[in-house]
Amino acid sequence: MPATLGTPAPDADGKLTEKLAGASLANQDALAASKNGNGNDAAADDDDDDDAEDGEDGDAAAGGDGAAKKKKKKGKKSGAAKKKAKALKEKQANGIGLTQTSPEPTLGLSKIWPSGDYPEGENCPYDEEKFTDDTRSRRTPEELRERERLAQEGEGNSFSHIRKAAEVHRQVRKYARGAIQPGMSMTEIANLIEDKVRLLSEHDPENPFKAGMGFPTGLSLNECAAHYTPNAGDKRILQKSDVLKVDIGVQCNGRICDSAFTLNFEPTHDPLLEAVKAATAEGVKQAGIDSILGEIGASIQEVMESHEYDYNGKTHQVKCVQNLNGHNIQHYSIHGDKSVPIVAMPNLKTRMEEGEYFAIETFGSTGKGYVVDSGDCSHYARSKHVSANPTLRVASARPLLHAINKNFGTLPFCRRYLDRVGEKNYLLGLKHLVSQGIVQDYPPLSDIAGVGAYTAQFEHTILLKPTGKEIVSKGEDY
Ligand code: HZT
Ligand code: MN
Ligand code: MN
Repeated sequence: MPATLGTPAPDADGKLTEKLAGASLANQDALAASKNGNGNDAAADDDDDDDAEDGEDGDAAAGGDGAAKKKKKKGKKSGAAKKKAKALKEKQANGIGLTQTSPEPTLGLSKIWPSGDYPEGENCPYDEEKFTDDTRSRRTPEELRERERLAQEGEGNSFSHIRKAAEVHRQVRKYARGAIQPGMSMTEIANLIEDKVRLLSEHDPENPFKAGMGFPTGLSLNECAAHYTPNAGDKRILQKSDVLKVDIGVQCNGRICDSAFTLNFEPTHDPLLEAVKAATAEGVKQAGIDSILGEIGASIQEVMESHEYDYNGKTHQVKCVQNLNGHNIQHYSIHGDKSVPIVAMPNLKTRMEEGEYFAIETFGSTGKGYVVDSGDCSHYARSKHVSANPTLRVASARPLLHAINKNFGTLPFCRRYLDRVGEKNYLLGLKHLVSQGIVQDYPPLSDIAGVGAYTAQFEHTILLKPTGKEIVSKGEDY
């Protein structure tokens, strides 16, 4: 958070809202229903949305027809991968408190994990070949254990916060995948996701930094790869032919889970989605302590481009969107100082480091593989270092900046979020804050090939713990 401006200091104790108290009744109904064989059988439920482990504490392609084919085999899981997925599912489904309602989740997660020990993501050993000599020399088992403890010292540093955010993400995306259908408006889709994030994360408007949305829900369509979410009055309706990127951010105590997937409703697009899913998996695999960022980009590009799709009777390679990338994530700050390219960058020798959080995201395109700003802006974030009381010539900018500091700090927000906290007629003031560099605008990013091009995205948040890499947002789905 900002050094100069109101850093949120959420207090540790979330109180139960009336809504949540009501939700526990819903849970009883659900439990009763499960006894009648009506779904939500706590033990047998195939959700990953159940409960826990224990924890630490402290703190197609392109719309053409024709059989889509690609060089790489289709996404059928190997025996080993199946076993791994099953183990993860079991790990993520062992609850101590109540059981989440289904198919619509209604319980705040602290009701399910009262101990605060939220389920871990997928843990992976590091590729020790990648370690520098210095790193290798510091990795005795005792030192690792000590550093894992030290890493979580101080409230805000406990891994429980990112794990709660990730579990909210898994439950909300499972619900969203079932609920989102062509014919719905983009506003309905945004609200169904965001209402669930706030409910499950136990967002308190009086204490907004404790938990809630980590950034505006990205709902970018087709040639648009990122940073579209509806503004008030948006009438756009989801079409069956659309390729929708659902990019959801959940924050708990400033730890942000940034994870995205792509939805299509026509199988023509399947090969594009498979390419991007595999490319992101490769990025996640190559990430680790001392991994070189430019080399990760090269590995991602190789996998992306090994996938093909058919269009107009011709075979094409899926392209990486060369000017989009992954990033590190800091406390209350969606992007830190490192970018993770998705194309080869031989001169980028910067390494990942122990303790860092990264969003590993890749974007594939059937267009040019290059995005530019396009359309009305919805996403904004206050800059990290701005003076507490800047001189502002536009009168409305001052109370607006106050509202931003109070509700979002440095977390990205969108116009709909300003509307819901009661701001009115803020556009001139907002534009002034942007012109002064106090607020950064993030306009929608679309492939320059324009209409007719499709883009897809998959994204995970990972944590480079001393003892291993945790893919915190890993689920049964991706
Ligand atoms: C900016 C504004 C937001 C960060 C990546 C991203 C969605 O493209 C360095 C590398 C939310 C996120 C971001 F409201 N961006 N991940 N998920 N968007 S980014 C970026 O601006 S900065 C990538
Ligand atoms: Mn994202
Ligand atoms: Mn991201």
